[in-house]
Order: sequence, then C-alpha cells, then structure tokens
Amino acid sequence: MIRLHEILKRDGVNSELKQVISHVMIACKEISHKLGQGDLAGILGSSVTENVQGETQKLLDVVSNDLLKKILTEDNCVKGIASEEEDYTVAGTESGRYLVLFDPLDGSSNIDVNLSVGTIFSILEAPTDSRQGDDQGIYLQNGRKQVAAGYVLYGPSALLVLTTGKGVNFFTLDRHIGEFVLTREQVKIPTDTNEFAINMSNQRFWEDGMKNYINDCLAGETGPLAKRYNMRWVASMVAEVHRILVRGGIFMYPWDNREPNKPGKLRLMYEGNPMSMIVEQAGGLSTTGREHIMDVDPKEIHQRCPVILGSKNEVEKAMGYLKD
Ligand code: P6P
Repeated sequence: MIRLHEILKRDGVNSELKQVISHVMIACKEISHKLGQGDLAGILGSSVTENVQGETQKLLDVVSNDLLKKILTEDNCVKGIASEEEDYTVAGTESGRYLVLFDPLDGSSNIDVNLSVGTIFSILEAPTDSRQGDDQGIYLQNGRKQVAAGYVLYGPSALLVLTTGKGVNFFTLDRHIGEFVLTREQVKIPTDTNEFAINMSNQRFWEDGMKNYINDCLAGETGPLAKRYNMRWVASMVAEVHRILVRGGIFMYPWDNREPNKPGKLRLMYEGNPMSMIVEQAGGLSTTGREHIMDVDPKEIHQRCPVILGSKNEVEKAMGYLKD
C-alpha cells in the first residue's frame, strides 16, 4: 500500500505544496462522508441562494465550499482561494506561497438523484509582488502555470486523480485508514476512441462545424468517419473526464449561440485548466476547439471557455471540423 504523501515525496513535491494538497484532501474526505450519508445528512436539495453564475446552489454546494474555504484560508501556505461558489477571491495567509482555485462540487445537479459528483482543484504559485490574496489579478495566470491539478470523484468509491506535472496517478480512499492510497500509476488516455460525450439537446445552438462533426459520428460505419460511435452524457464533467482517463473518449461542451458573448458553459480557471493539465499529462489533448485551453490568458476569474478534450487523435479530428 502506497499512500498519497509517499508519492508526493517520491515526486519531489515541496513540503508547502504537500501541506496544501493534504488540506484539500481533508476537506474532500469530509465532503465524501457527507455525500455518503445522502438524505440522512439532511443537506440534500437546493438552498435558497444563487452563486455568481446565477445557478441555484445545492445545500451541499455551500457546505462543500465552506469546508474547502475554511481549511485553505487557515493554511499558512495558501495566500488565497477562488471558488465557483464565491463572487470574489478570498484572502488566506498573506505570506502564503500558493493560490487554490476550485469547483467544490461539480455536477451537483446529480446529487439529488444519487449520481457521481466531484471536487475539482487547481494550484498556482502566488506572484511574489505585494498584492493581497483577495486581489483577483494574482489568479489570472494561464493553465501552463499550474503546479498541480486534480479532482476527487465521489462515486461508488472516493477516488483522487492528481498530477503535479509528473504524470497522472489515481488514489482510492481507504475508509478503514482514512487515507488515499495509490491504485493506478502513470495513467495514459488511449489516443483513439469511438465514444463521444456531448449534451445533444443543445445541437441547434452549435456552430456548423460542431454539427457536422457530430452528424458524421452519428453516421457510423457508412459515414465519412467509417466507424460506429457510442455516446455518453453524465452531466458531471468529473465523471466524464474520469471515464476518458480510464478508457478513452472525447468530451465536448462547445461554444453555442444561446449566450454568444459567453464562450460555452464551463469555467476556465477551476474546470477547464485543471482538467486540461490532467488530460494532457495523461497524453490526451484539451482545447477550446481552436487552441489549447491552457494557453488561454484569463481576463476574469469566472470566465468561461469551450471545452473539447480527450483522446488525442479524436480531438484533432473534431478540431478539423472547426477550422474558421
Ligand atoms: P448540462 C455541471 O453542472 C457542469 O458544470 C459539468 O460538470 C457538466 O459537464 C455540465 O455542467 C453539464 O451541463 O447543460 O448538460 O446540464
């Protein structure tokens, strides 16, 4: 049995970053416990509040966010945090070395129907200038600057997927000892796939290139792509990305014309970037459809980005349909 901290040590992760990751894990273990209680915890269902995205918050969204916000803003290695559930960035310890950005409970519309959800996190170095931890500007770094990224998928098992830039490893929560232990090492995404994930109900809103790609996937063996495709849609990005890490696939939440000035639904800083670091460290590709997501220079903490990620050859194929 190899524990998370042993892998972090083996991979040369410094003590401050190890501390930050371990604090994220403490919060995620508590989130996993509350999720596992279901209705018994009395915190399923929706709260009466909305987040900055204008989405009604699930009670567990708020509980998960508060767990992560408290433990991280009290961590002397964390200068500040940004969360999907917080309007603004929140200061931690002024001398902290790291910034943590997170979606505390992604896919939370699945909670009430007992389907998989997850916590996504991204870790950046704070700039050495004197700006405070609640200054949004210090978070606006592109995805290539991430020092670590991961998610905890709360499924039948609680599973941490983590990269610190030296490949992607899976750790399963051993509830007997209360620790994440290594279960898969140096995971690689198959370069080809016949499985695509997209919300087909948005088809009429897509640009023509996306419509053409999906139509060609649906045309199967006799169509231009000459192979039979399968489709999945879990409405939980963490679950979709995890399936792709395990068996390949392509996940798309493309730009659509419902809100033309907003490039898609998913958020760059705490969904697009961390998932992109994980996918590309596992040999996959993660793009907006026209450029690597991690090359997008952020202008705003909650900005959105189109997402087309997964098996390298399939993502490149889909990008071919989107050339302007
Ligand atoms: P839709 C969950 O709300 C989320 O942010 C992602 O996890 C998921 O992939 C997507 O939105 C689902 O969106 O429009 O299908 O409900």
